[in-house]
Amino acid sequence: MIRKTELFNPLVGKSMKKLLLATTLLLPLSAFAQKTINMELLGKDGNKSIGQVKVSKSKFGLVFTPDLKMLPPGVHGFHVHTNPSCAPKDKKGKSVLGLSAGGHYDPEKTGKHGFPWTDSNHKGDLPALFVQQDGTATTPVLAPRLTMKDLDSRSLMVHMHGDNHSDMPKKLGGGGPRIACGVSK
Ligand SMILES: [Cu+2]
Ligand SMILES: [Zn+2]
Repeated sequence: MIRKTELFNPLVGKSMKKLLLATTLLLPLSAFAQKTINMELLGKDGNKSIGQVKVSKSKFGLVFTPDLKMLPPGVHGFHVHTNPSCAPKDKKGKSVLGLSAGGHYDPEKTGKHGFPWTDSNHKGDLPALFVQQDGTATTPVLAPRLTMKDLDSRSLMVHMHGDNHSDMPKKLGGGGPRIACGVSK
């Protein structure tokens, strides 16, 4: 405890200033304990806001809690992609939705798609996103290998199809087209 009189003591004043400065510096750090990613449905005629995914820290890894709507019901591939962009990009002369996001986040350059809890595959591989019959998604998923730092300047992607967490029989879990995306700042 700091006694009131100490605040007016010029000798203690300096350390108080240091303490205040340290507290101020720590504040922005605690802001990173949670982050909100605004998600958009990707469309040829422009993107449409469909809600957010909140990311929070837990003792077991990062928790992604969706609050989304207007998605097709069922199970969808869900990943952290490398680039902080959800824009379309040309591939073989055709515009592909969400392609600017790049591939699955893979800092260790494994080149392999797999489970969220195994090594030697993309670090951005998340458990699939579950969308209810009414098009909403609220079921959280856990990513045990990811830290908040991994989400600096990335994107979060939802695919048309599910995810079998393997490159067989289809590449990248078979998620196919990119249908929704959000930039993680
Ligand atoms: Cu993906
Ligand atoms: Zn992957």
